[in-house]
Amino acid sequence: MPDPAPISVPDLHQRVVSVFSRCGLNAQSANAVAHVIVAGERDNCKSHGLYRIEGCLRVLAAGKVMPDAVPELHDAGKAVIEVDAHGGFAPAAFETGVDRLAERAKEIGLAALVIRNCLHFSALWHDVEALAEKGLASLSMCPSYAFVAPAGGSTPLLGTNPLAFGWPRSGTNPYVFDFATSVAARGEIELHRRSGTPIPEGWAVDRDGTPTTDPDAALAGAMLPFGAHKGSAISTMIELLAGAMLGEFMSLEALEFTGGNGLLPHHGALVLALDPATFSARSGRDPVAEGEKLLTAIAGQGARLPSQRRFKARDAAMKNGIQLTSAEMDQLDRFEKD
Ligand code: NDP
Ligand code: PYC
Repeated sequence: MPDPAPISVPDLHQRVVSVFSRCGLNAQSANAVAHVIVAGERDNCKSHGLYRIEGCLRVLAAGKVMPDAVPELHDAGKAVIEVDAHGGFAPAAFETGVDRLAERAKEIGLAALVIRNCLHFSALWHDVEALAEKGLASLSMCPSYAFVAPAGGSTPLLGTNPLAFGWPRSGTNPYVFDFATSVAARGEIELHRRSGTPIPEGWAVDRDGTPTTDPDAALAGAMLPFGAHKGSAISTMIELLAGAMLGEFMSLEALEFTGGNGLLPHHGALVLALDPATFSARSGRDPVAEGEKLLTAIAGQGARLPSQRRFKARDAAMKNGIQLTSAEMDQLDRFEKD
């Protein structure tokens, strides 16, 4: 079957909003969820694009997320700002807190946004890109489900725990990286299972701790942290900072909470925003210009900066629309009707 005509980003956004509105999401949440899903598809980050709709619908059907939750901002005027998602989807909670976070970081140099009690399924680069657009450096992190064995172990205990960093640049896209602290995101393994293709070696072990390239065996066994003990330690840091420190679930508790039956995880999230101008004020140097020297030198060696592929995919999608497959379009039609 030939591919359907490309769909524009605003049209796809409207269609995804309509899927979630039909499921009872309020306008704020339907728009925020559609925003991150369509952004994933637009930037060719398929593991957190349209593919995630199915998971969101499963978690809605299971009653494990509050569709009509209205996030609540708590701001005591200090460095830590909190948003209680009240059991709803994380993107609406982030949107509720991001402007206040940025204002506070600019006022006092650094600030943190704590998101509580949310259903989290998205990529984190949205968070740090939004802050870089406001001239801020930032880090975003959260636990997920305990699918990953610590380096040297073979039993899942850590999450795939993503970490994203954003740095503002002038006149061009920000420097952004965003990755799972497992070798690959779980969504990547699920996409391999769906397409019936083996996963690369080194991503996972089976239930017996034996290395495997079979996606089913990997999903039933344990994923591995990237960079052996180094990724394992970064992942542990995320459990501590974005789980234990916030008094929210760590990945093992998140898994126990839903039973790990194919549903998306419920936990908290932490976003740190730093104002480069405040940090450098006494130096008399321009931090963005200084950073630029490094970034241009990296690119000057022919090395690609993280997110370059994504920004290129975005430019193409904004110009030509998003090319979905017939199967993806059919699935979208079904989601809108069922
Ligand atoms: P990838 O390994 O695909 O990419 C990680 C980062 O590295 C990206 O910023 C990417 O940029 C960059 N990159 C990739 N290849 C190169 C290269 N050759 N040179 C320079 N930079 C490169 O990501 P993961 O599979 O680890 O994670 C995918 C997504 O999954 C993330 O967005 C993450 O937030 C999300 N996730 C979410 C979880 C959650 O609980 N909510 C849990 C785990 C993951 P580019 O995009 O341009 O290729
Ligand atoms: O891809 O590992 C993942 C993931 C977990 C929760 C959302 N994405």
